[in-house]
Amino acid sequence: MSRIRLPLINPSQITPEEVWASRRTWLKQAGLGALALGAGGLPVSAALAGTGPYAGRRDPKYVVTDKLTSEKDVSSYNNFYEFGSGKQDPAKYAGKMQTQPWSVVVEGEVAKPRTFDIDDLLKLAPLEERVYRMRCVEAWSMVIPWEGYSLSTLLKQVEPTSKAKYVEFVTAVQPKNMPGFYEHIIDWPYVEGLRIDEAMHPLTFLVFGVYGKKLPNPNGAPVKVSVPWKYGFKSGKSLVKIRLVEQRPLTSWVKIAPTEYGFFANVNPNVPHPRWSQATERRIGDGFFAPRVKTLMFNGYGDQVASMYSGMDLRRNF
Ligand SMILES: Nc1nc2c(c(=O)[nH]1)N[C@H]1C(S)=C(S)[C@@H](COP(=O)(O)O)O[C@H]1N2
Ligand SMILES: [Mo]
Repeated sequence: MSRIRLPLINPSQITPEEVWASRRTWLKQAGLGALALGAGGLPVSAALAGTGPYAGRRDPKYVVTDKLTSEKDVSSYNNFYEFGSGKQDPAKYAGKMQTQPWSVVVEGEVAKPRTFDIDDLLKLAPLEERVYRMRCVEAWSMVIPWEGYSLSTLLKQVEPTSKAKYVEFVTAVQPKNMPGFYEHIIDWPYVEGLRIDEAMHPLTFLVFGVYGKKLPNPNGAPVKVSVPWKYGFKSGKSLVKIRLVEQRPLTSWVKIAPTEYGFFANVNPNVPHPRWSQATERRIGDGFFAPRVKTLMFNGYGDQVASMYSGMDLRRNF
């Protein structure tokens, strides 16, 4: 009889309590799964990238096998313009962002609008770990183990009406804590959006952690969205409001440069940005002289998402 090895966690290190509770639930499920496999079941820890309090169970369907970007690079090479336009600015300055208390308003074309505080959100479903490719429109990329659950889990709670055609994501503004606020690169708040079918797609992930731990501020603590088949700018950080709306929202990058950044922003190696190619990408951490990686259509998620765009001209709807 093989022993199931449990990750070594000191419960006193764990906050909030709900994360621990949801983790216990899935450890039980994982244990049952291993028993069903018989004596040869994989140790539970093999299913995890990290053993921190936010580490969720993996479903191979949502785990790419590319080499992971290091934990250090994930949280020290970032775009988060609220803290400045330099890649190191978020790591330098985002520590000042206040992430507690935190609540997210979910409103608009819904039967049951509601304000969720961060603990409500963490209690909604057990966290899962997904390893996603993240492709910035600037032609660099990372491979990141996020911890969260599908955005659809949250949206179903508020019961979208038939008028809900789009979802708008509004992110935090804390002028005193955000040195980039005064740089006016963006007409704050940073706003992004998805069509309702994209928002309800199981791949669209509400993220609370990375590498088994609480999301670091430079990555958009305490909660962000991750839409892996789209350029990174679609994935809003530090969400404060999610609005279900009838009309397509005017999103920040479309407002800044509509000829360069489209609403859909699906990763597409065949449609260059007007100022550079999108055919290849630089994997952060590979070193500057490493060969570039070929960019995949829909960032490699075409099997799961291409049908949402059938019949659409992806050159026009970039
Ligand atoms: N609020 C907010 N969200 C944001 C951004 C931003 O500047 N502000 N930058 C976007 C861009 S351009 C990218 S590439 C990703 C980067 O996410 P990461 O730093 O977690 O890898 O966040 C996106 N979300
Ligand atoms: Mo980006």
